[in-house]
Amino acid sequence: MDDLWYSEYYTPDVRFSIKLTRQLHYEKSDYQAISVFDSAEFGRFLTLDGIMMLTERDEFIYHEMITHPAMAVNPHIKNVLVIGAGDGGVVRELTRYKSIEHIDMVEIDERVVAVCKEYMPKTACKFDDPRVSLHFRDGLKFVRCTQNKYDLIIVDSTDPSGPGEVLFTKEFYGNCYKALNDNGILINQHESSFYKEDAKAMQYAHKRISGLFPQSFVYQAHIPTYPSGYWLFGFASKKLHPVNDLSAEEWKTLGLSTHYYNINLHKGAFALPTYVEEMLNDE
Ligand code: AG3
Repeated sequence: MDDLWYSEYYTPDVRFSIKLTRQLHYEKSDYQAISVFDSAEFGRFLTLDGIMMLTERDEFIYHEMITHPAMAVNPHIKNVLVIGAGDGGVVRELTRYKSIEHIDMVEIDERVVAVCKEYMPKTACKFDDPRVSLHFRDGLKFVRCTQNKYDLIIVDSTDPSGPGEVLFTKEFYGNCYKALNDNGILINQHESSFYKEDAKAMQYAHKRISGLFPQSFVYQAHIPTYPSGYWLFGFASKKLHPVNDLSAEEWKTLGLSTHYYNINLHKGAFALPTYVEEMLNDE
Protein backbone atom coordinates (compact mmCIF):
# COMPACT_ATOMS: atom_id res chain seq x y z
CA MET A 1 0.00 0.00 0.00
CA ASP A 2 2.80 2.47 0.58
CA ASP A 3 3.61 2.59 -3.10
CA LEU A 4 0.35 3.25 -4.90
CA TRP A 5 0.64 4.94 -8.30
CA TYR A 6 -1.77 6.22 -10.94
CA SER A 7 -0.53 5.74 -14.51
CA GLU A 8 -1.76 6.92 -17.88
CA TYR A 9 -0.31 5.16 -20.92
CA TYR A 10 0.58 7.72 -23.57
CA THR A 11 1.67 5.00 -26.00
CA PRO A 12 2.14 1.26 -25.38
CA ASP A 13 5.75 2.16 -24.49
CA VAL A 14 5.33 5.37 -22.50
CA ARG A 15 3.44 6.03 -19.31
CA PHE A 16 3.10 8.95 -16.94
CA SER A 17 2.67 8.18 -13.24
CA ILE A 18 1.78 10.07 -10.10
CA LYS A 19 2.31 8.67 -6.63
CA LEU A 20 -0.97 8.62 -4.74
CA THR A 21 -1.68 9.43 -1.16
CA ARG A 22 -5.18 7.94 -1.47
CA GLN A 23 -8.16 7.28 -3.70
CA LEU A 24 -11.10 9.50 -2.79
CA HIS A 25 -13.77 8.23 -5.16
CA TYR A 26 -14.61 5.63 -7.76
CA GLU A 27 -17.84 4.96 -9.60
CA LYS A 28 -19.07 3.73 -12.92
CA SER A 29 -21.66 6.16 -14.26
CA ASP A 30 -23.90 5.50 -17.25
CA TYR A 31 -21.13 6.89 -19.47
CA GLN A 32 -17.73 6.26 -17.92
CA ALA A 33 -15.58 5.36 -14.93
CA ILE A 34 -15.09 8.41 -12.68
CA SER A 35 -12.17 8.48 -10.22
CA VAL A 36 -10.74 11.08 -7.88
CA PHE A 37 -7.30 10.64 -6.34
CA ASP A 38 -5.15 12.65 -3.98
CA SER A 39 -1.40 13.11 -4.37
CA ALA A 40 1.40 15.07 -2.74
CA GLU A 41 2.72 16.69 -5.93
CA PHE A 42 -0.46 17.50 -7.87
CA GLY A 43 -3.11 17.59 -5.13
CA ARG A 44 -6.46 16.10 -6.05
CA PHE A 45 -7.08 14.94 -9.58
CA LEU A 46 -9.97 13.60 -11.66
CA THR A 47 -9.77 10.84 -14.25
CA LEU A 48 -12.48 9.61 -16.66
CA ASP A 49 -12.00 6.08 -17.97
CA GLY A 50 -8.47 6.26 -16.56
CA ILE A 51 -7.59 9.38 -18.59
CA MET A 52 -6.32 12.48 -16.76
CA MET A 53 -8.80 15.35 -16.86
CA LEU A 54 -7.40 17.83 -14.38
CA THR A 55 -5.23 18.20 -11.31
CA GLU A 56 -5.55 20.91 -8.68
CA ARG A 57 -1.96 21.91 -9.30
CA ASP A 58 -2.02 22.67 -13.05
CA GLU A 59 -5.70 23.09 -14.01
CA PHE A 60 -5.26 26.87 -13.98
CA ILE A 61 -3.20 26.63 -17.16
CA TYR A 62 -5.82 24.69 -19.10
CA HIS A 63 -8.81 26.66 -17.85
CA GLU A 64 -7.20 30.06 -18.37
CA MET A 65 -6.02 29.12 -21.84
CA ILE A 66 -9.35 27.69 -22.98
CA THR A 67 -11.20 30.82 -21.78
CA HIS A 68 -9.21 34.08 -21.81
CA PRO A 69 -7.79 34.18 -25.37
CA ALA A 70 -11.31 34.38 -26.86
CA MET A 71 -12.44 36.90 -24.22
CA ALA A 72 -9.44 39.13 -24.98
CA VAL A 73 -10.26 39.07 -28.70
CA ASN A 74 -13.87 40.01 -27.99
CA PRO A 75 -14.35 41.41 -24.46
CA HIS A 76 -18.01 42.10 -25.35
CA ILE A 77 -19.00 38.44 -25.39
CA LYS A 78 -22.39 38.08 -23.68
CA ASN A 79 -23.80 34.71 -24.54
CA VAL A 80 -21.67 31.58 -24.15
CA LEU A 81 -22.16 27.86 -24.74
CA VAL A 82 -19.84 25.45 -22.93
CA ILE A 83 -19.80 21.80 -23.93
CA GLY A 84 -18.36 19.18 -21.58
CA ALA A 85 -16.40 20.84 -18.77
CA GLY A 86 -18.23 19.04 -15.96
CA ASP A 87 -15.49 19.91 -13.48
CA GLY A 88 -16.59 23.56 -13.62
CA GLY A 89 -13.20 25.08 -14.47
CA VAL A 90 -14.39 26.84 -17.63
CA VAL A 91 -17.49 28.21 -15.90
CA ARG A 92 -15.31 29.49 -13.04
CA GLU A 93 -13.13 31.48 -15.46
CA LEU A 94 -16.07 32.76 -17.56
CA THR A 95 -18.06 34.01 -14.57
CA ARG A 96 -15.20 36.38 -13.73
CA TYR A 97 -16.39 38.55 -16.67
CA LYS A 98 -19.19 40.87 -15.58
CA SER A 99 -20.06 41.48 -19.23
CA ILE A 100 -21.16 37.87 -19.76
CA GLU A 101 -24.93 37.65 -19.46
CA HIS A 102 -25.62 33.97 -19.93
CA ILE A 103 -23.76 30.65 -19.97
CA ASP A 104 -25.38 27.43 -21.16
CA MET A 105 -23.30 24.48 -20.04
CA VAL A 106 -24.07 21.14 -21.66
CA GLU A 107 -22.48 18.13 -19.97
CA ILE A 108 -23.59 14.62 -20.85
CA ASP A 109 -22.73 13.07 -17.49
CA GLU A 110 -24.53 14.51 -14.50
CA ARG A 111 -22.34 12.39 -12.21
CA VAL A 112 -19.16 14.23 -13.24
CA VAL A 113 -20.65 17.50 -11.98
CA ALA A 114 -21.85 15.88 -8.74
CA VAL A 115 -18.47 14.23 -8.07
CA CYS A 116 -16.57 17.47 -8.81
CA LYS A 117 -18.86 19.48 -6.54
CA GLU A 118 -17.97 17.08 -3.78
CA TYR A 119 -14.27 16.47 -4.40
CA MET A 120 -12.98 19.27 -6.64
CA PRO A 121 -14.45 22.37 -4.98
CA LYS A 122 -11.73 24.65 -6.39
CA THR A 123 -13.06 24.21 -9.93
CA ALA A 124 -16.72 23.30 -9.31
CA CYS A 125 -17.34 26.55 -7.46
CA LYS A 126 -19.49 28.69 -9.77
CA PHE A 127 -22.31 26.44 -10.91
CA ASP A 128 -24.68 28.44 -8.74
CA ASP A 129 -23.93 31.75 -10.50
CA PRO A 130 -27.40 32.94 -11.66
CA ARG A 131 -26.12 33.35 -15.23
CA VAL A 132 -25.31 29.65 -15.55
CA SER A 133 -27.85 27.12 -16.89
CA LEU A 134 -26.78 23.50 -16.64
CA HIS A 135 -28.12 21.03 -19.21
CA PHE A 136 -27.35 17.35 -18.76
CA ARG A 137 -27.59 16.44 -22.42
CA ASP A 138 -25.66 15.26 -25.42
CA GLY A 139 -23.64 18.19 -26.80
CA LEU A 140 -24.35 17.35 -30.43
CA LYS A 141 -28.10 17.12 -29.88
CA PHE A 142 -28.03 20.45 -28.05
CA VAL A 143 -26.21 22.39 -30.81
CA ARG A 144 -28.35 20.84 -33.52
CA CYS A 145 -31.33 22.82 -32.22
CA THR A 146 -29.55 26.20 -32.02
CA GLN A 147 -29.01 28.94 -34.58
CA ASN A 148 -27.19 32.27 -34.64
CA LYS A 149 -27.27 32.53 -30.87
CA TYR A 150 -23.85 32.44 -29.22
CA ASP A 151 -20.86 34.81 -29.21
CA LEU A 152 -18.61 32.02 -27.99
CA ILE A 153 -18.68 28.23 -27.85
CA ILE A 154 -16.06 26.43 -25.73
CA VAL A 155 -15.67 22.69 -26.27
CA ASP A 156 -13.91 21.19 -23.26
CA SER A 157 -14.09 17.55 -24.24
CA THR A 158 -12.28 14.36 -23.33
CA ASP A 159 -10.11 12.63 -25.93
CA PRO A 160 -11.99 11.42 -29.03
CA SER A 161 -12.96 8.04 -27.58
CA GLY A 162 -15.96 7.23 -25.41
CA PRO A 163 -18.57 9.93 -24.78
CA GLY A 164 -16.32 12.70 -26.21
CA GLU A 165 -16.06 11.16 -29.67
CA VAL A 166 -18.99 12.98 -31.31
CA LEU A 167 -17.44 16.30 -30.26
CA PHE A 168 -14.72 15.76 -32.89
CA THR A 169 -17.03 15.19 -35.88
CA LYS A 170 -17.73 17.38 -38.88
CA GLU A 171 -21.42 17.29 -38.02
CA PHE A 172 -20.73 18.69 -34.56
CA TYR A 173 -18.42 21.49 -35.76
CA GLY A 174 -20.91 22.36 -38.53
CA ASN A 175 -23.66 22.73 -35.96
CA CYS A 176 -21.36 24.91 -33.83
CA TYR A 177 -20.84 27.17 -36.85
CA LYS A 178 -24.60 27.49 -37.23
CA ALA A 179 -25.12 28.12 -33.50
CA LEU A 180 -22.64 31.03 -33.50
CA ASN A 181 -23.54 34.58 -34.54
CA ASP A 182 -21.48 36.59 -37.08
CA ASN A 183 -18.87 37.58 -34.52
CA GLY A 184 -18.82 34.08 -33.07
CA ILE A 185 -15.72 32.25 -31.83
CA LEU A 186 -15.29 28.50 -31.37
CA ILE A 187 -12.62 27.30 -28.94
CA ASN A 188 -11.90 23.61 -28.54
CA GLN A 189 -9.37 21.48 -26.70
CA HIS A 190 -7.30 20.32 -29.64
CA GLU A 191 -5.20 17.40 -28.34
CA SER A 192 -1.44 17.40 -28.92
CA SER A 193 1.07 17.02 -31.71
CA PHE A 194 3.61 14.81 -29.99
CA TYR A 195 2.38 11.23 -29.63
CA LYS A 196 0.85 9.54 -32.65
CA GLU A 197 -2.74 8.98 -31.52
CA ASP A 198 -3.09 12.51 -30.10
CA ALA A 199 -1.52 13.93 -33.26
CA LYS A 200 -4.04 12.10 -35.42
CA ALA A 201 -6.88 13.61 -33.40
CA MET A 202 -5.25 17.05 -33.68
CA GLN A 203 -4.96 16.80 -37.48
CA TYR A 204 -8.45 15.41 -37.82
CA ALA A 205 -10.01 18.20 -35.74
CA HIS A 206 -8.08 20.91 -37.59
CA LYS A 207 -9.08 19.55 -40.98
CA ARG A 208 -12.77 19.52 -40.02
CA ILE A 209 -12.76 22.96 -38.40
CA SER A 210 -10.68 24.73 -41.06
CA GLY A 211 -12.99 23.36 -43.74
CA LEU A 212 -15.91 25.17 -42.10
CA PHE A 213 -14.59 28.37 -40.53
CA PRO A 214 -12.97 31.21 -42.53
CA GLN A 215 -10.55 31.80 -39.63
CA SER A 216 -9.01 28.71 -38.05
CA PHE A 217 -5.92 28.74 -35.84
CA VAL A 218 -4.26 26.50 -33.29
CA TYR A 219 -2.52 27.72 -30.13
CA GLN A 220 -0.43 26.06 -27.46
CA ALA A 221 0.11 25.77 -23.73
CA HIS A 222 2.37 23.87 -21.38
CA ILE A 223 0.24 21.44 -19.39
CA PRO A 224 2.43 19.15 -17.26
CA THR A 225 -0.18 16.43 -16.64
CA TYR A 226 -1.33 15.90 -20.26
CA PRO A 227 0.53 13.67 -22.75
CA SER A 228 3.96 15.14 -23.57
CA GLY A 229 3.19 18.19 -21.40
CA TYR A 230 2.40 20.13 -24.55
CA TRP A 231 -1.23 20.75 -25.41
CA LEU A 232 -3.14 22.60 -28.11
CA PHE A 233 -6.37 24.54 -28.43
CA GLY A 234 -8.30 25.59 -31.52
CA PHE A 235 -9.49 29.14 -32.19
CA ALA A 236 -11.95 29.35 -35.08
CA SER A 237 -14.26 32.19 -36.03
CA LYS A 238 -16.39 33.68 -38.75
CA LYS A 239 -14.33 36.86 -38.90
CA LEU A 240 -12.23 37.71 -35.85
CA HIS A 241 -8.49 37.06 -36.06
CA PRO A 242 -6.94 35.83 -32.78
CA VAL A 243 -3.93 38.16 -32.87
CA ASN A 244 -4.80 41.04 -35.25
CA ASP A 245 -8.14 41.60 -33.52
CA LEU A 246 -6.81 41.26 -29.99
CA SER A 247 -8.35 43.91 -27.68
CA ALA A 248 -5.23 44.07 -25.55
CA GLU A 249 -5.80 47.38 -23.77
CA GLU A 250 -9.48 46.75 -23.17
CA TRP A 251 -8.75 43.31 -21.70
CA LYS A 252 -6.05 44.77 -19.42
CA THR A 253 -8.46 47.38 -18.05
CA LEU A 254 -10.68 44.56 -16.75
CA GLY A 255 -7.94 43.95 -14.19
CA LEU A 256 -8.40 40.17 -14.05
CA SER A 257 -5.53 38.45 -12.30
CA THR A 258 -4.31 35.34 -14.12
CA HIS A 259 -1.45 32.96 -13.33
CA TYR A 260 -0.62 31.72 -16.82
CA TYR A 261 -2.42 33.84 -19.40
CA ASN A 262 -1.29 37.36 -20.26
CA ILE A 263 -1.42 39.52 -23.38
CA ASN A 264 2.19 38.89 -24.46
CA LEU A 265 1.75 35.18 -24.01
CA HIS A 266 -1.46 35.36 -26.07
CA LYS A 267 0.48 36.54 -29.11
CA GLY A 268 3.23 33.95 -28.63
CA ALA A 269 0.77 31.10 -28.09
CA PHE A 270 -0.26 31.27 -31.74
CA ALA A 271 3.37 30.96 -32.92
CA LEU A 272 3.70 27.20 -33.35
CA PRO A 273 6.78 25.02 -33.75
CA THR A 274 7.62 24.16 -37.37
CA TYR A 275 6.77 20.47 -37.07
CA VAL A 276 3.31 21.34 -35.69
CA GLU A 277 2.68 23.86 -38.51
CA GLU A 278 3.67 21.18 -40.98
CA MET A 279 1.36 18.60 -39.47
CA LEU A 280 -1.54 21.04 -39.55
CA ASN A 281 -0.86 22.15 -43.13
CA ASP A 282 -0.43 18.56 -44.20
CA GLU A 283 -4.10 17.96 -43.70
N1 AG3 B 1 -10.35 17.87 -20.88
C1 AG3 B 1 -9.57 16.75 -21.33
C2 AG3 B 1 -8.33 17.04 -22.06
C3 AG3 B 1 -7.75 15.79 -22.66
C4 AG3 B 1 -6.73 15.14 -21.79
N2 AG3 B 1 -6.17 13.99 -22.45
C5 AG3 B 1 -5.40 13.08 -21.89
N3 AG3 B 1 -5.03 13.19 -20.64
N4 AG3 B 1 -5.02 12.05 -22.58
C6 AG3 B 1 -10.18 18.08 -19.52
C7 AG3 B 1 -11.29 18.70 -18.82
C8 AG3 B 1 -10.80 19.84 -18.00
N5 AG3 B 1 -11.84 20.76 -17.72
